[in-house]
Amino acid sequence: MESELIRALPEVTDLQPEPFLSTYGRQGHPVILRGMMRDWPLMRQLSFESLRISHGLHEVTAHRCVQRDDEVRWTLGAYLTYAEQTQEADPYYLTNLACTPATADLFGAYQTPPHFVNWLDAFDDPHVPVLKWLIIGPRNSFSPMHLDTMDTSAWNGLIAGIKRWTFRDAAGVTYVGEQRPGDVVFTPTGWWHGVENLSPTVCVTENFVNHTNVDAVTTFLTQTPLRHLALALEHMRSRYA
Ligand SMILES: O=C(O)CCC(=O)C(=O)O
Repeated sequence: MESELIRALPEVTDLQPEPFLSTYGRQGHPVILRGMMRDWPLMRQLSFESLRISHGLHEVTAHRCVQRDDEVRWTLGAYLTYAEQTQEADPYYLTNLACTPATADLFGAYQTPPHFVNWLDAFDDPHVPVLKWLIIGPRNSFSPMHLDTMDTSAWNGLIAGIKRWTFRDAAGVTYVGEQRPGDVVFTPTGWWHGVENLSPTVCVTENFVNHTNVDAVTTFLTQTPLRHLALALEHMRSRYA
């Protein structure tokens, strides 16, 4: 039987944007940026308690992780209480709260770290997808192994709880690591990854395009109805990359 190679996900502290870009960013390797958002106001604004107090009446839809067609539509307050308490093996997971004008107040002082500059922010066009989400889940909720949308890269900042990440590279090497509150995980373009919530979690995540992955994203987009976006990104590459 083939033995599986498992390594610890690399982790760094206090890595500034330039050194990040010239290492993990350009090489396209996943990494945990320990404590990167520890002091952000978001850590307080998006805690279970603050969300319940400030946005408890907002309506949300959550789906089970395995039996995905089983959905509930609850208030955020009711969902937060459920997420903190349930021990179900296949719990409801809230993964679809995108940052739109209608939900912007939920995102508090959300900001994109300078490590992950997002060229999509330059477009004021309703056809350009919004790729910023708030994700909330109980213990046992999970995202199965997947590749990210449109071949983008992503960052994921954890507000509360513990997530276990698994990445797999093209050679079949597996990387695993635990993300704790204040940590940011970088997922580069083209890396299969899955996430398991070891306790109730709240995180923010954003998929992005910039000079580190614009080739992959435009190649992907030219085969979709978003061809016009590929052309616009090509133009940005000629100016900024
Ligand atoms: O936190 C999660 O469950 C999912 C994060 C992730 O992999 C994604 O958004 O692509």
